[in-house]
Amino acid sequence: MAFRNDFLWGGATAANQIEGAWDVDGKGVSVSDMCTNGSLDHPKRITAVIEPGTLYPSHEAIDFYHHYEEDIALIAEMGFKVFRMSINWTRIFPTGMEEKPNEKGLAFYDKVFNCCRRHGIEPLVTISHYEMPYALVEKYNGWISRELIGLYEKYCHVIFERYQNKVKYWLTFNEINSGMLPTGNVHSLGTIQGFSGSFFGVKDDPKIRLQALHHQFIASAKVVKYAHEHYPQFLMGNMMCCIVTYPYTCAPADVIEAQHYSQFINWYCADVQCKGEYPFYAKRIWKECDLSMKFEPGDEEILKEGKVDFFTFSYYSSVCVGKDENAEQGSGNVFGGLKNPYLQVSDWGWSIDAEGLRYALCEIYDRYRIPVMIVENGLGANDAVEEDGSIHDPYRIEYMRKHIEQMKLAVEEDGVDLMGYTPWGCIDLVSLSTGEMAKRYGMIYVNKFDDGSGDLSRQRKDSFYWYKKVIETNGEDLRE
Ligand code: BGP
Repeated sequence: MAFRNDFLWGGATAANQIEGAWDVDGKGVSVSDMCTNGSLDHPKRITAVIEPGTLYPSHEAIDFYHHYEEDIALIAEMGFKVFRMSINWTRIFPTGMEEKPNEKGLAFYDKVFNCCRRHGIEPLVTISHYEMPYALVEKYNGWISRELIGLYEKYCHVIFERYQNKVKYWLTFNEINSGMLPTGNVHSLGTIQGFSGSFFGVKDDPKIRLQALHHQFIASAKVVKYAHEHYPQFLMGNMMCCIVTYPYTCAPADVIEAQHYSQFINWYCADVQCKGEYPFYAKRIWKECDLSMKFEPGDEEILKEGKVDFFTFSYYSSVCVGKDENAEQGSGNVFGGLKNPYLQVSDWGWSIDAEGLRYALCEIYDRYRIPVMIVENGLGANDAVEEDGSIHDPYRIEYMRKHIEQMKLAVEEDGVDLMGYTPWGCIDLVSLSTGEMAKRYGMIYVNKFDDGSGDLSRQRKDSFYWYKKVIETNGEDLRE
């Protein structure tokens, strides 16, 4: 068999994209709760105050808050070994600044974890997945303030203590390298004090972003160290969006450009969290951003002491970079780059590149030599419900099959130590980049639409039955 016997098959979600119940049981307002719906043509907006009459998709999302038992039963039916989910920081500390946690928020995750355990499912918990308290944006302009380090630590100490017997796998920050891009200002860094406007139009200053990111690195390292000291049974992971970068041509200038881009977008963050220090080319990056990075005494030691135990990443797409000014731009709104003539794209313009996953796995394992896990991957697509209620999604099955085939090659032929696979949005959920429901990733369909309508009922798609068989056979049977 290609995959380990204890391979962690499962699926991935995030609190802000599934839970809803945005103001229930003492929950505070998160940065995602300030984001409106949108589409590929009409970018979602972030508003500095809640606008009456505007649709904010996280407010109800798919109402996992009240459907978690049904949803966990469904993923258990698929045979999930692991369920990647996140804790909504604002359920535990509504503004991030309270002295005492909100007991009702803590109790909710007790119920969710107990339910997972009853079904023999291991939770994999992202501590911060694009849902920081909005009060911290208003008061501190997000992670540019070092105050957030202590507030994040306080939050982590509470959830570690509370769930120590229920959760073993933790990820400190979702896609921490999103802070390398202007869109990272919104959900990840919260450096948008007072800003209202398009998700893609945020006021951007790379100096602020990279300094704020340094504070996230320190926070991550501190809680990893704390976990190692107090809860030796925990396994602490990083999480980054792996953007496989190809040179557009074999012209040496394109090759160097691709190398630089990959250093910038991928390895800068991964090195800090896995090697415990900034890479040698960080100084070049700071110079390019005109940044004089502020370190406080002790920061370097903290980074060294807080290296993660395993490497996790999302993988959706690859990009091409190069100097040819006439080359066609890729249409994917978050990944950018030049159009790769060898690849098809999804309905949302994201290039589909299964072989890029094998490439990513080998690159990552070669660099860091710690167990690796793919914690997001998948195809966002329009699904149609037939009259008899069935949902045929062969495109999703094909996408997943091709990616799993490449995972197999990376394990069997190349020797990568791959721990598991949790495809994104195993149940339909709100899209991050566009704020819509129409971009569906799930193997479970949710009757919920972009105008907020829908009875929230759940249905199994064809991919549900296919993935169940994949899990049953530990990835051996990939036939449709
Ligand atoms: C990742 C995020 C997820 C998720 C996914 C798919 O970047 O970690 O939160 O949403 O991308 O992106 P989208 O929802 O924009 O299709």
